[in-house]
Amino acid sequence: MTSTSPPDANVLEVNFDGLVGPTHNYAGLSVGNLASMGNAGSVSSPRQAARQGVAKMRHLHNLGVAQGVLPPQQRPDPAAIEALGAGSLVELARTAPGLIPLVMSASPMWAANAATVSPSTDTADGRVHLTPANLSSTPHRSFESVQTYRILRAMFADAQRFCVHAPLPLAAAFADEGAANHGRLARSHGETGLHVFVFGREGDEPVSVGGFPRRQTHLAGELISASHRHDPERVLYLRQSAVAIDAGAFHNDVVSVMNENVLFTHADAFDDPGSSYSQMADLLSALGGELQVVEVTADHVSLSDTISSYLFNSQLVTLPDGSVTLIAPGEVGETASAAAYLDAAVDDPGNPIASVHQLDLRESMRNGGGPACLRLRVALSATERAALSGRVLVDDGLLDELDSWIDRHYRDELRPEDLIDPDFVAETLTALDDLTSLLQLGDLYPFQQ
Ligand code: SUG
Repeated sequence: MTSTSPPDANVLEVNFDGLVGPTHNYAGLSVGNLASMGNAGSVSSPRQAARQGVAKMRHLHNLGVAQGVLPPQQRPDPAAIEALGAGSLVELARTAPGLIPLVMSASPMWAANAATVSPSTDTADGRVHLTPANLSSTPHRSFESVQTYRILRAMFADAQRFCVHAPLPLAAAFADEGAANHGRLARSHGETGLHVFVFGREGDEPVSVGGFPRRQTHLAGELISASHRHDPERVLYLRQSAVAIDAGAFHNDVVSVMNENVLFTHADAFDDPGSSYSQMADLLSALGGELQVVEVTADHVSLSDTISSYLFNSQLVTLPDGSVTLIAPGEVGETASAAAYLDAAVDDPGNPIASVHQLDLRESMRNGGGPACLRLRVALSATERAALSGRVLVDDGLLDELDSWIDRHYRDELRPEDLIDPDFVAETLTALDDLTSLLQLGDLYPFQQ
């Protein structure tokens, strides 16, 4: 076995939450995502969505958890409009009105899909590596990586400490959904960890065989792992269960979540659960750790309740006192089986989940995005945190400023037809212009170039 780094007490896992953009709407764009499919055409509230997101950041910050913010992207997306053969949003509305939602989606809010991240403890060159996800499986999300790449390079600009890779090519063989299908296990955030890439298909297998799309390929994980310069002995590739995908678990983070040495998972998350757990346990034990699997079977919470409650799309977080808490969506409290499971879990001294915080994220949830979807985890040492560009680590002042920025610029209600309203488009650009000075990240957006 190769050597492992000593624990670094200064390392904190920072949750970078995607700030919900002003165009948050329900367009039914994601096949296989039951909430997105079911809420198509509903009236959204961008203001409430963004306020709920900031309230989540504030909640984590108040719990003493390191919290960051990832800016939204420019919408309408000029590069997407051009790629679709139009010169402007107005022209696209004439030539292909059905494609308007694709260039207006606020989907970059689900930061777990922004990138795959490897902390510096796990890479051969001692830098933090990030690869923006190409999101090639859904047409509207396939445009995201261009701006994600630009935003991540602005935030993680220090090339001595950070390496931001280009996204994988946009082709079915390389389909990559970022951290939503990637987990890391370690004794603690500051120690060397192992990387678990969870895939729905091989690169040369069909995207779906009658059921919902398998969004992530094995090949994508292999290419990212190699470019992040992982030790191959500390990498696992596990197949998602087709049953889970076809029940609506379009990402593995809808059915399982990892934190340090704990895997909290539905029994139907992995194709071969027994072998998946034992491979994870073996690799973690080679790093001196002991895997704790908290498995929930369908007898306790069915797959259908799992998907409607988003029980596993929670953030499993280690608090400063060392205890583990679950940041769950409010929907768990409305799903009897999930609520009963969590009550029993908190009372069970053998279960690492010591407390549960239920947060109202209803606007995001109605598009299939729970607490875990909204955040990108980046374990960073104190020096790396200090090397971040801009004002992207939150404090009370920044949270207050974000709330008032939302109140100044966001609409309380948005209907599908508003997406092409020129006043609305102008409002979104003014909002983003104002945000760039607030976050001090320079001219981030295409309209500012
Ligand atoms: O990719 N929904 C997103 C939800 C992403 C959730 N992320 C994680 N599980 N990590 C998706 O399906 C819906 C947009 C719409 O229909 O308007 C959407 O893109």
